[in-house]
Amino acid sequence: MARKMFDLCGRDERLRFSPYCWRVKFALAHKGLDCDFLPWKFTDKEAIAFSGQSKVPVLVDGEETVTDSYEILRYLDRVYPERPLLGDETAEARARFFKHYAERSLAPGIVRTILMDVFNAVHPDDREYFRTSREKAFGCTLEEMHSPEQGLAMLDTALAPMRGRLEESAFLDGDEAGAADYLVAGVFMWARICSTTELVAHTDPVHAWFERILDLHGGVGREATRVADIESGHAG
Ligand SMILES: N[C@@H](CCC(=O)N[C@@H](CS)C(=O)NCC(=O)O)C(=O)O
Repeated sequence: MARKMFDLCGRDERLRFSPYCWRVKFALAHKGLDCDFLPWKFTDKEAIAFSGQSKVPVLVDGEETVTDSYEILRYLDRVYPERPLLGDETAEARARFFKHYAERSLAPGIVRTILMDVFNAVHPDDREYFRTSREKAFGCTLEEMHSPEQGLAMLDTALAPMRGRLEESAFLDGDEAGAADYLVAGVFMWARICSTTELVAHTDPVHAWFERILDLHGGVGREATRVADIESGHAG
């Protein structure tokens, strides 16, 4: 296949939990584009050195190599304009807000809630790298950072604007999902795959939204293998 994406995997190759890779997976599915999702570990730096940087997702589309989830969404709209993700210039500028909202408002609460579950999902070869690099970034140990009670409280506060929007429409982007939804859904997929912790109550409009996201594009989100599937022996 001409199109491939390097995709973070965990201790089982079927565990694909990167929030950034999920943005691109939803975006490709939205456009109906096939892709081979190649398993990649944090320590497989050489495999993606050709991309000139050290993180996934890395999309290789024929002759083109594109990195950074947001830049990949822009690339897909440029090269495959049907079923736009981001829309016109103004819409694209607004979508950037959702990228930052997911990374700076939602991820901090989620990471405190699921960090030890993420650590449990990481490939054994990556454990030491993950611990060292994350502890350096957090300025404390993984165990100190992991604080579900605090994390859920942070997330609850951060979700207020999203609830407001989802009381108005089925998706952040309106009647149909678009880039805003996928940019945010990535962090929820990260939690769904690694952890069984319920991030929001079932009565929360965010819960209903994520259920709709999971069912999109043939259920690409719902069908993704979770740590819980592997531990219960129910992985497909
Ligand atoms: N800004 C990048 C961030 C990508 C990123 O941080 N990816 C993580 C996986 S979730 C990664 O590859 N980390 C490599 C490392 O920590 O060495 C994007 O949006 O794609």
